[in-house]
Amino acid sequence: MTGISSTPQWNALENDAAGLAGMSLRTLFEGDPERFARYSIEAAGLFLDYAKNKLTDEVVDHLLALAAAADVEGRRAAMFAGEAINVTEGRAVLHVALRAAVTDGYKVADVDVSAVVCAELKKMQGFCRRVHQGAFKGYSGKALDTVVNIGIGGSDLGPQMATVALQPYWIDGRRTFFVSNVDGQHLADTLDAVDPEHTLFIVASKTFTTQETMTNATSARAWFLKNGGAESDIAKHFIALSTNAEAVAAFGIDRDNMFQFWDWVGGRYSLWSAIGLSIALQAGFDNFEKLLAGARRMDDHFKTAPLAQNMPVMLALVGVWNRNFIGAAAHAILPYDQHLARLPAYLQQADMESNGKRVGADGSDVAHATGPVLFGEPGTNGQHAFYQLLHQGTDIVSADFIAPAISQRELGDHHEKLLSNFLAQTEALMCGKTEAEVRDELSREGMADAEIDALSPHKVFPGDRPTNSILMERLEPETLGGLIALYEHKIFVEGVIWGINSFDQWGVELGKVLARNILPEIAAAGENKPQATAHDASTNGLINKVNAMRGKVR
Ligand code: G6Q
Repeated sequence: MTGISSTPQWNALENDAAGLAGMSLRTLFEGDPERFARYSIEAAGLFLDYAKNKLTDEVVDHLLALAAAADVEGRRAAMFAGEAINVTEGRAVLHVALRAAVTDGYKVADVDVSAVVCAELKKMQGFCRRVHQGAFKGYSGKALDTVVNIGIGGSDLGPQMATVALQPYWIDGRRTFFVSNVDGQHLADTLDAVDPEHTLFIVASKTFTTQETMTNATSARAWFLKNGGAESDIAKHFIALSTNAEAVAAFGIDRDNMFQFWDWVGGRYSLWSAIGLSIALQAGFDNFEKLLAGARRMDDHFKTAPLAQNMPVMLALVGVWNRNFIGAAAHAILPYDQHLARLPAYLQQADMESNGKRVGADGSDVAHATGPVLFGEPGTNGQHAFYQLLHQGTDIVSADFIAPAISQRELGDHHEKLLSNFLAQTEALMCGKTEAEVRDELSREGMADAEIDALSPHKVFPGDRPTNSILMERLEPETLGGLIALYEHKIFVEGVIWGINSFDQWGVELGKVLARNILPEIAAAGENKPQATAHDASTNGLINKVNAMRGKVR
């Protein structure tokens, strides 16, 4: 499918974009009072308004034709059927099975996976109960009220994002920390804040070989042994979430304390699996189940709704439109809810690791742009930081604005203020402010003509900045599950249209290999190392500089 950009459907969209070049979104709204009703979808507790994108019915028809040309429905069926759609790793992609009903009967290579998923969920539930009731005790007989989740990438970002998002549901007296970076300060700072007698370490790693995670887990174990725990106490304080039983056993973790998942669960799609144990321990297993249920509602919608009324499909098609035909190379994720503070980081991985590819699934170079650069911050903070570029920069940046209508912690008129900003920003990005409006405003303020001439170009907003708005009544476990699943399926559909494999991540390998080569060349503090010569002049020079600085340490 790498040839999608040579299809007539693509060509029709190029013509549409050229035809709309002189047409503003304001004009499109003025001529079409039904725009909001037509370009909005409700599903799984979420409401999507995509009317503030430069779309017409013709464009939407052509986008749907593009989806048909890329066989979105066929690929969707293949994913749900457990086919090995991750072709470069020969794996099925079945995170939907993790949140399915047992009766859904998802299969991988003819094996019904529902039973194993169900058994693992039961095991997680039982473990949560024992920890919450204080029956799973630490070495000194005390209850474990603190969790340190050690993992990185998919084994960190998802559970961390969801745990933060569900803060109103946290169980009283419980704390959870996430340690990911191999920078020892991350672990050391965390260990300063916890008490070994009360702490449960969760080593979350699909492969159980990841350098950062194994280094942190090894140092955490050493800290535990130095601070009161004995070797025989490890089983009471260290558990593992992994697919690699041998490596878990080799680390010294009891098989009973290992929660498993499977190779058909991609790392960045794994928060629904045992990798979500930290969420369940902090926010309660019942809320973890509600998170799964919310995602399942979105799965059902994605599976069954006609493409034109299908929220993930339309969000993806709008994404393709903005990326490939409007020229937006960056996309902002702007949640107007402080508890969604980690959503941009989470989606950065989900989207950029999935769709940041330049070769199609068939191995040939793609002839079109693929995934955009994602970034974001919660509103209103972002408004006081980078929105300047969104409004007046030289590049078009598309954006998703996300907000709950009711805050989990309504406080005075804070939420009304937050929502008014949420709504005003998309209005401002869409409408902009013309030179005539600026001049009129300045003149009414009594400004002299010469000053108006000088200032007005700086105060013009071009508008026509495309945005989506995603609303929910409240940020609850179910709506959070639906929201995450919405993005998972959006990313999938975009990948299908771009003809790439959204489920591998070879691009993270090269740096890892080179780091392994360089590691022996880095001096320990106070050590003298021979001059580095094996690399390019810059890398050699930097190694020598680093070693000179580290060599001075006494
Ligand atoms: C996600 C990636 C990657 C992975 C981490 C951690 O899709 O595969 O981010 O999650 O590299 O891997 P482990 O869980 O194996 O430690």
